[in-house]
Amino acid sequence: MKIAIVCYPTYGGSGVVATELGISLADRGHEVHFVSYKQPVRLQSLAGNIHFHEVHVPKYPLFHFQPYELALSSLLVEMVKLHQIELLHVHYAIPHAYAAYMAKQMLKEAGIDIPVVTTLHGSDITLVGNHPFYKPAVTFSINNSDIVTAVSNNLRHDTFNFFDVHKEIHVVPNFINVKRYDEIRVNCERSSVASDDECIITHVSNFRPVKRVLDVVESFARIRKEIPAKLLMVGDGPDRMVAEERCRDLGIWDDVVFYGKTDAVSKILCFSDLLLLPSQTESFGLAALEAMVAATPVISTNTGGLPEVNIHGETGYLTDVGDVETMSSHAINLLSDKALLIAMKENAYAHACTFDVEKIVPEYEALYKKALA
Ligand code: GMT
Repeated sequence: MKIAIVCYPTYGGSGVVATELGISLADRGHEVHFVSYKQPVRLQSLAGNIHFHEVHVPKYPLFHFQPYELALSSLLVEMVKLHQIELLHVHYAIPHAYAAYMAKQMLKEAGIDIPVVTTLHGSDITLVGNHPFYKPAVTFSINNSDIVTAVSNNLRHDTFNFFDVHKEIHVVPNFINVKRYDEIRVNCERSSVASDDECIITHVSNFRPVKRVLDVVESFARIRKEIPAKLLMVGDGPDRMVAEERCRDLGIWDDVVFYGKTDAVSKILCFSDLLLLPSQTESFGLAALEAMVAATPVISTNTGGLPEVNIHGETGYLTDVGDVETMSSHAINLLSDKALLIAMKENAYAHACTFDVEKIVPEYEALYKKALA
């Protein structure tokens, strides 16, 4: 199959999932064309049947806002014709599903019927898409996609709740390449970060307000009082500075490392003992899955799709949003009980394996076949 994947190129979960999906589809013999305003960060090499097409938006003084959707839909039309693309798979409704709909209509005039598969990722529904400025366009784009998928049951439910959607929504959960993580786990260089008697606690996110990074810092300060530990903060975003300041105020600065954006996330998770994910909302929580496949248990909030990924008392713990007391007491109990920690690490890995790429990507292929039929 010749598939165009439209996504955001950044470290955000939707871009990561879209890129990993494209790489896996290419491994399975499909021709994949990524379309974005920059080469996706997880797309390291462009070889054989993987291609990248950059969306250019020419600047013109009249435009206060650059018309990205227009440029994207025009590029999609040209690409479909030139490369005989058979299907468009767009990740994140805004504005990708909308641009794909426009491309589909333009291609119809040229006698080409191209199916559009839209994958909803979370913030396009629960945070941004819900805004009255976008809602009619998002509703329209979802209803006019040929196939719609959501990354969790919870997101499917929210979509029906927030929008007047009369389309079937298929749940295809996010996935992980277990084999690749197994290879990384062979050389976990834990000693470079902490001494043997210290626990390593990690947080991975884009440091947006929805991630509640201050809850991570507050929880760590409580944990640090009881057990020797280091906190590794991975990622960057608007709340990084305030988190750094809070670490100084709490006197824990020497035990916290802020890595910023890094490609070494899997290596860091490999030597972590625990992931803290106190998000306000999370349609899935890819960071939790990435931790679990590295045999790292997760303490997260119980919102959105997180309970579908992190199983309370088995792969980690779930707490209410903002409840740093419970979060830190679960962490202290877990990290001070070696046998429990080992058992939870094993459970986390085993549960992550149920989201293996080999199991999930065929679900997308089956939907592509349905769309083409
Ligand atoms: O979480 C973010 O801010 C990034 C966002 C994105 O769209 O890139 O992540 C969303 O999609 C991920 C991949 O499907 C999910 O794992 C995240 O849970 C989801 N984020 C939210 O729902 C807040």
